[in-house]
Amino acid sequence: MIRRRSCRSKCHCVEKAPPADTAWLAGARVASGLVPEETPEVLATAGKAAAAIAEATGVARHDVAVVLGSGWQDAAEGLGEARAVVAAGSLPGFPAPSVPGHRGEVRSVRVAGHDVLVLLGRVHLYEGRSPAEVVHAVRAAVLAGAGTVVLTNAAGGIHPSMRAGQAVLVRDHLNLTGVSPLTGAPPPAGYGSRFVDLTDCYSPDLRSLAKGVDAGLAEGVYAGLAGPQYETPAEVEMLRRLGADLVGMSTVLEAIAARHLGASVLGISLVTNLAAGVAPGPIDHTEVLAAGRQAAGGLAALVHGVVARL
Ligand code: 8IG
Repeated sequence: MIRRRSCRSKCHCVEKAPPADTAWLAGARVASGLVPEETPEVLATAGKAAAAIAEATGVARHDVAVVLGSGWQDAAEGLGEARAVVAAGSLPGFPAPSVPGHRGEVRSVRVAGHDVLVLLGRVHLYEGRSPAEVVHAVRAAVLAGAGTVVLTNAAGGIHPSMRAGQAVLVRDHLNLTGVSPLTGAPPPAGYGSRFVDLTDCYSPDLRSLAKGVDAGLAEGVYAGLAGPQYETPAEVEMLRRLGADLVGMSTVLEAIAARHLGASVLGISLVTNLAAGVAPGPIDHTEVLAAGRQAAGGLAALVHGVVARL
């Protein structure tokens, strides 16, 4: 029995603990990063997925990819009508996402003369997925032709100026997941190098282009953690001292994988909550989704504006 946190001290109402369902544990794998990835194999699977995307959408080459994370799903509609919609689960190597607010769909949308691959939903380390699985969709998109990858996410705001509902450009990141999508055998010829330079990981050109769409956009450093628990206030204070303005559970591995394959990356965070200790109260995932729904129109216009300027 769990006492509701929202109840006052004299209240005796209780809600039942959820039924013990541990089935998910059986399928969960620990993303330790210690198991080398089969680099040639995962890249080959990404290549197969790229071919399958071209086949299923009837579009030989998509030049832009947009990953819509939690809170951004409703922005998909505002980007334009999809020419083709493909269930992610039907593509080689794409695991079905399991988080509410992540649809697991790949759409082909024509935006201002560009063929844009819109990836609705992503997979996360906290689902027990490996780094290779987490970045698979981005690799497939780059191999499908995307030289520009827009990574969106919902994040907690750490910098005191940040407000819920605000979009912030990712200027740089702190990869605090403890893992990399690039560990394992060296990549085969033609598929990126062993060591990848991450100076300007988040393209300065794309950031100034985004500011051309909305001059008021702030920039911040995104700390990517494995999750799924939100931080303690002490951890948020640590992140702040390390230079983080935003904190979330995605994006950093995808940005690394995209840079590895030579694509330019634009990262945009929607601040959906203030991080623990910065916020006056606890953090609620349904509030995260609600903030996304409210912001969707503006977010779609922002992404549309960026693509139109490419
Ligand atoms: I939305 O406060 C969202 N995602 N780690 N911390 C972390 N991830 C998040 C947060 C947050 N808010």
